[in-house]
Amino acid sequence: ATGPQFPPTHHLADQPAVAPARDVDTFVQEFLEELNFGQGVPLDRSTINHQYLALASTVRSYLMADWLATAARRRAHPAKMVGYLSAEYLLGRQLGNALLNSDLEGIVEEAMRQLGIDLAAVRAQEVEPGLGNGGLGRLAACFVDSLATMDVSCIGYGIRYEYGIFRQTFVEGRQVEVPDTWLALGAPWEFRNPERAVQVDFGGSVESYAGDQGRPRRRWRPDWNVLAVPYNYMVPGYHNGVANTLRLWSAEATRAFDLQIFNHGDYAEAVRAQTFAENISKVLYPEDSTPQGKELRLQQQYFFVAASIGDYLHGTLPEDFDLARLPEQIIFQLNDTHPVIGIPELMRLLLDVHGMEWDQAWAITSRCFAYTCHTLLPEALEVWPVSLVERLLPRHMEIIFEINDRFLAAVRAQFPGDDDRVRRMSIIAEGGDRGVRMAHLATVAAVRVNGVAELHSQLLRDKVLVDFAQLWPEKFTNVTNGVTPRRFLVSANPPLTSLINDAIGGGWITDLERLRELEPYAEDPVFRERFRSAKRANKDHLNSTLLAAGTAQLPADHMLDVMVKRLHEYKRQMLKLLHIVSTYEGVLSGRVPAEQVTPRTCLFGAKAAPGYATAKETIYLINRVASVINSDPKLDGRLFVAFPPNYNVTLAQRLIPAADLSEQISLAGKEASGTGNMKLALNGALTIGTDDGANVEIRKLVGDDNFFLFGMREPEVAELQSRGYHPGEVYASNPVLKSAIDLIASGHFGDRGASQALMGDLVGNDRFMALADFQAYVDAQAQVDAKFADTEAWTRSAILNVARSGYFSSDRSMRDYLDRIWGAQVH
Ligand code: BZD
Repeated sequence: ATGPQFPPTHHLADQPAVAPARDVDTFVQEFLEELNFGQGVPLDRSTINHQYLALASTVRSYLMADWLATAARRRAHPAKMVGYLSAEYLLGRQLGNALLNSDLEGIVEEAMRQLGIDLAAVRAQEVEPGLGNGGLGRLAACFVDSLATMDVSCIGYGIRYEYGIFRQTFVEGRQVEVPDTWLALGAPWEFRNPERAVQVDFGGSVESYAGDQGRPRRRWRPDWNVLAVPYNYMVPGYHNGVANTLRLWSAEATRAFDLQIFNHGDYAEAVRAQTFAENISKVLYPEDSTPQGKELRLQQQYFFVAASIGDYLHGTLPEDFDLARLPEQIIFQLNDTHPVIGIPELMRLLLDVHGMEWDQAWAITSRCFAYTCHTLLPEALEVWPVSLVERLLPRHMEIIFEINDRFLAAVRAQFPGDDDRVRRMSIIAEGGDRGVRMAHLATVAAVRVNGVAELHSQLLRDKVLVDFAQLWPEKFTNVTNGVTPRRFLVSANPPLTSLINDAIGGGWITDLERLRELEPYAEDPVFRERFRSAKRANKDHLNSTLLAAGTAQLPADHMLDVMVKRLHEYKRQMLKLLHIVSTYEGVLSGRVPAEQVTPRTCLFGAKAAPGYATAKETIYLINRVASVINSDPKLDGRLFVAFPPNYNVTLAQRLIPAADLSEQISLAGKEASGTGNMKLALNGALTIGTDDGANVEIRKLVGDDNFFLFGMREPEVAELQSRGYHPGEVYASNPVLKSAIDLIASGHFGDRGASQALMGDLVGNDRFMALADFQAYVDAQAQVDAKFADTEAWTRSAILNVARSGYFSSDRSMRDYLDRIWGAQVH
């Protein structure tokens, strides 16, 4: 129950960081030194991997100079800091981002050319750190990018998983997960800092003792522990000389633990203990909803949060710091409920280690955290069994009970006699299996609670957390998500970037609202032609990637219609598939002449959680449909389905710039925000979407004429739900829909048994009302086809999508967090 012990620092004169020279000759020299003396190979015997590692190390030393300078500047002028706590960071490749942000692209291109090295091949060698599942993890990566670009003092804390999100392969159409060995060929972007390791305790019991002046106090007697070893990653700002820190924790066995066992002479047992400790940061849980309640996951959460808070309190703050002033120095932003165990952890440190009384400890703790919720699905809210928390973190469980007792007393005082309300709001879910509702704990302790898009925040206030919003209306706020334009426009889409730069200059890269200046160009036929040629270049580029991966090629004249996101019933990949099958069925049955079908390639990218059977069956069906449709000559090459495996950040950067149509078709009220929707609009894809998540804001900004809206609104969904939804009736009454479902169920796409089971569930249950929105979707797709036929009109709308998407920069999101949350003075 202690913080880390630091060896005394030698007080050397604060030296300015030595900035490396920024010219090609010097760079060539530095690179060769890295290759020869870092990698131990001469150029003529080096592999691509040697070259990649040497290049990364060379570039890293440039970032390091910025990192040292940033840290020195922050020490000299201390300001309130953001501690972003996230179990996931879906970073994407580092090399391209480092080159872009540190403005080294030109130098490196020339240096590699002089050395005869294929820079594209070297870049392709990098395995992205996939330390996240999807939107939530990628959002964290965008946020730290923006904070560095805005020169906000921030440290991102997380877990250095040895295995990130699995690599998806398809074997006969079925998803097969392969371990992600992202560290295997070297990890040139990180540096391990063992001196700042933090011990993290688990288990044991709690005892009473007499404290100062005989005051009764409690203390934790843990019975095992692990060492959290930090690995630092630098987060460079864009062209500003700033580099912030991302600190990811890796679990190792503590020496004390080892020694104890070695002294017993049991070597094998000691090694086993080491493995046990290392397990904690071994693998990212691949479920992006429906938390499994696994003990190891709670261990991971406490592990990284305890290490992070310990690191900040006992490693970053000056030793004599007055903790009463903690809220002036730090705000911990909780990325969903995964780090919420940090709340009782800070209470424990203040009470048990620093000897504070409850009221003072709570006054501090309740000003140090803010909570972001990323979901509306009740099954996605984390609830940990009380018995598990008691066993793993007994002192934290006591503290949670006390927080709850005091909180419920306040609720009773405000709403006398309203026992139902008390039960609903309790942090502890009563009943057979008592559970700790992490979202309630977060809401009780946080200065602010935010949703991630307007609609989502409103539904949080009105539904999911309505009792809390009645008690503390001022706590609730919205911050609409955003994405970093550096990675998702400048890096991903060079043709469009230079087109924009030619038109309006480069100021938009850090001030994305300036894309508005493009609006008049939508009326310029020459600009429109250039815009189309940029899209074509992106499609060609994508094709070369797909070719290398052995995936089908995209015909140049096809509309590229993309649906890329995790596979989930609420996102309704099935709805899109039904439209594809109904188009095909129309041609098969002669209802629609093939020549009337708009040439389209429908592209899916999606991983399914390994234990999510329906999602995996859906992937299997999409692949079967693809193989039948792609080879059926009756379609005259007008409809293709592509499903490249292993959609990840790297593939997203290739795919999104090439897209014409963006599919955002979740059941209204289920997608908290979406961020792929923003990336696609920013790259000039038109959206076909429901009134859900950030689609609502995208449509408002780009305008109804440049967005294909369809389907039930959230209130209509709620109304249908309460009236009673009968998908079987929709099926029976819509002949086009029925024919498509029947074609699938007939086994036309193979595996009749699997097809029937999936269609049976759809017609019988359809939890996310795909059938209810089917006709509206088909009608909207007809509008898409009509517009696509008018090339100039389509291009005009695409340009306006780019020009009006400036709001969706994560720089703006960070401004909003600063204004609405991190600067907040409450209580
Ligand atoms: O967060 C997503 C939401 O579904 C999106 O609507 C939203 O845009 C993004 C960012 O706010 N949520 C997730 O990605 N959630 C997870 O990945 C996740 C991971 C582990 C456990 C639970 C959820």
